[in-house]
Amino acid sequence: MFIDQLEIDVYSGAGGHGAVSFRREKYAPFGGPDGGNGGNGGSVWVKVNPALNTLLPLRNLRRYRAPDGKRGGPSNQTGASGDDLVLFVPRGTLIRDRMTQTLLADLTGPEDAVEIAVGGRGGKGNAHFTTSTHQAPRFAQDGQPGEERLLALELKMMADVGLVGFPNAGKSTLVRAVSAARPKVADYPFTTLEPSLGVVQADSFDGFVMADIPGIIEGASDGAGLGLRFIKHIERTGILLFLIDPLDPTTPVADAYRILDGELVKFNPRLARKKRFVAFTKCDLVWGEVADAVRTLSTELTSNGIEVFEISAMKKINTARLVQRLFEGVKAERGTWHLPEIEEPVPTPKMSSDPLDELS
Ligand SMILES: Nc1nc2c(ncn2[C@@H]2O[C@H](COP(=O)(O)OP(=O)(O)OP(=O)(O)O)[C@@H](O)[C@H]2O)c(=O)[nH]1
Ligand SMILES: [Mg+2]
Repeated sequence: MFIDQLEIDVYSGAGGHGAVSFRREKYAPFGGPDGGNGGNGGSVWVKVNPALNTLLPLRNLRRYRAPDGKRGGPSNQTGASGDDLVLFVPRGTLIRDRMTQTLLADLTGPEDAVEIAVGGRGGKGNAHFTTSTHQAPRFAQDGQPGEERLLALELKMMADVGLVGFPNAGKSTLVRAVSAARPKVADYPFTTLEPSLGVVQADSFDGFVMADIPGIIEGASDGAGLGLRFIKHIERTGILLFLIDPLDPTTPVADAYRILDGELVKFNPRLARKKRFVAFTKCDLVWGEVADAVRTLSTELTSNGIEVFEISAMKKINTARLVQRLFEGVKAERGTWHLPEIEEPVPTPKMSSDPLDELS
């Protein structure tokens, strides 16, 4: 199942308290202070796992808690620290504070990670506070409490190429033809109900990621069909590939591009700036008047600087050339696309300094 929105609460562990203790040995009845420090509480990290493309694994629990640090012991024993808790998310996960809606992190890179709740520091034991004028301190420091964060996670997938098309246009068939991904293909609209990614091998060393998203229909920006719930997943793709089925009985080919583009731009005007390619699909079936209509629209698009292809994903006609041109487009865009067009992430606040530290 595909999950792209999730609310979770995370808690870092509290620091263990410092110990108050004095050395008691057979021949040293008035031994000095030897209370050890408490261990640090575990932090909660959110980290990208590039193999994921859904937030589903985090849905099992609502609350995630890192363990507390243990208290310090006698003989200068430091308490054990709580282990950090790491939550894995897909690339393109945005993390917001649910209360303030502040953006805390935008994990776009394949190895991005953020310490979202910092573990409380362990308190110092009394041994730490011994000075020449204060040789037997009878106090120790408490561990700092852990942090609580109420989070809203949102996934906006990070693909290089986003497919845009009406239902049944042949989007999933293309993904199957050029990648190892196996989205379902069927001869009815809305076969694809959730986005998926396919990795396209463009040469022996490199490739790009293509996002198959559910079909868009006219009025989607007003909620028709599946609405625009999934369009956000192409907001962060490098380039767009419009797929137009010239034989689509619901939309004349002459209007297809204009309608699709209109819905995207109504959703987010910035999408108008994305580089786009257009592929007419199912060319193994197209001839006669329809082929003429394709040619007319092609000429118009080409004169607007949009590169046009006629493909058959089923018969693999022109798909290799399409992949090569998309790859070149992706490479040209890569320098810029991953810069998120959103607010700056706010760094996680640092822990306040502890007044007792001044004593040391
Ligand atoms: N003849 C022919 N049929 C094709 C071609 N590409 C796709 N089809 C057929 O068109 C139908 C729809 O294909 P899909 O790939 O499921 O279309 P889609 O755009 O993913 O559809 P939704 O997921 O419903 O939006 C299927 O019956 C495919 O077999 C092609 O190149 N030639
Ligand atoms: Mg599909």
